[in-house]
Amino acid sequence: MTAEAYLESRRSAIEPELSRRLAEALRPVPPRLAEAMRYGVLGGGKRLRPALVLAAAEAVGHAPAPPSAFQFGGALELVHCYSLIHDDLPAMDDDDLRRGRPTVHRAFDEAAAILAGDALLTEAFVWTASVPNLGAALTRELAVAAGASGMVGGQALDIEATGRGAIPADAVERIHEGKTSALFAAAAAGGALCGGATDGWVERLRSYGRALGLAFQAADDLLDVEGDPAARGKRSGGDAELSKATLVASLGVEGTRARAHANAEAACDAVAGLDGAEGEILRALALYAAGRSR
Ligand code: GRG
Repeated sequence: MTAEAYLESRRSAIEPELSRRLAEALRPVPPRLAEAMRYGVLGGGKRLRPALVLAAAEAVGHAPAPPSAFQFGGALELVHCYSLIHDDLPAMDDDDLRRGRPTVHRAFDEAAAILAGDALLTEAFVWTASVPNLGAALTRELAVAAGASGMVGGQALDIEATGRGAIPADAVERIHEGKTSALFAAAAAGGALCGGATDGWVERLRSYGRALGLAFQAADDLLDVEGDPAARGKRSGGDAELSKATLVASLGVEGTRARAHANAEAACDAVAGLDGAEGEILRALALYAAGRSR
C-alpha cells in the first residue's frame, strides 16, 4: 500500500472517531466557545499525527489499532489544532487562512481563538488520562511533547530567531525538533505503547517519529517557497516575508530537499528491524513526509 492510500484509509477511520469524541466533550461547553473549538478541529486537516499513532500500534503487532490508539491520536490532534489556532494569531504568524478557510480568530475573534486553543489543549489531557491502564504514561508523553521543552519551547526559539537572518542549519533543526518533531515523536512512541510494545521498541519508534518530524518540517519549509497555496489551504511565502529562520534560508532549496530526504532515511533506519507490511508502511510514511506536496 502507498503512504497516500494508507493515510486516506486511516483518515476515514479517524475522522468519525474524532468527531464523536469532540461532540461528547463539547456538550457542557458554552455554545460560542464550543463552536470555535469545533471549527478549529473539524473541516480539514490531514490527521497525520493520529495516523502515525495507528501505524505505530499496528507496526508493533496490534492490528487493527486498539481504541486507546484512537483516543491518544485524537488527543494529539487536539493539541496540534490548538497550536495552529495560536500560531495563526496576530501575535504569532498573523495568518488569515488555514486549511482553506478563515483562521479561527478571523471567523470568530481573537479572544475566542485564544480560549478555543486553551480549551483544546486542556481537553486533550482529559482524553489521555482516560485511557485504561496507560493514562499516566500517555498523559506524560503528551505533556512533555507539547510543553516548554517540546512544542512550545520550539515555538519560543522560532520567534526569537525570526528577523535575525539565516542561522546554521543545525540550529534551525533544533527549532524544528521542538515545534514539530516533538508531537510526531510522541505519536510514534505513544502508538507503540498503545500497541503493547516493550521499552526498546517504544524508544525506536520515538526516534523514528523524531526523524520523520524533521523531514516533515523540512518539507514544510520547502512548501512555503514552492508549494501551491490552493493545495496547502494557506498562503505561501510567509516565512520569507517574516524573515523566519528556515532550512531554505540556511541551505537553499536543493540543500533543504536533501536534508528532508536524509531525515526520512534516518527514520527508515530507526525501524529497519520491522519486517512485513507494517514496517513497509512506516518507511513509506517517512518518505512521504519528506516529499509531500501539501
Ligand atoms: C502557546 C500562545 C501559544 C502558542 C503556541 C506552539 C505553537 C503556538 C505553535 C506550534 C508551532 C507550529 C504551528 C509548528 C508548525 C507545524 C506544522 C508544519 C504544522 C502543519 O501541520 P499539518 O501539515 O497541518 O499536519 P494539517 O492542517 O494537515 O493538520
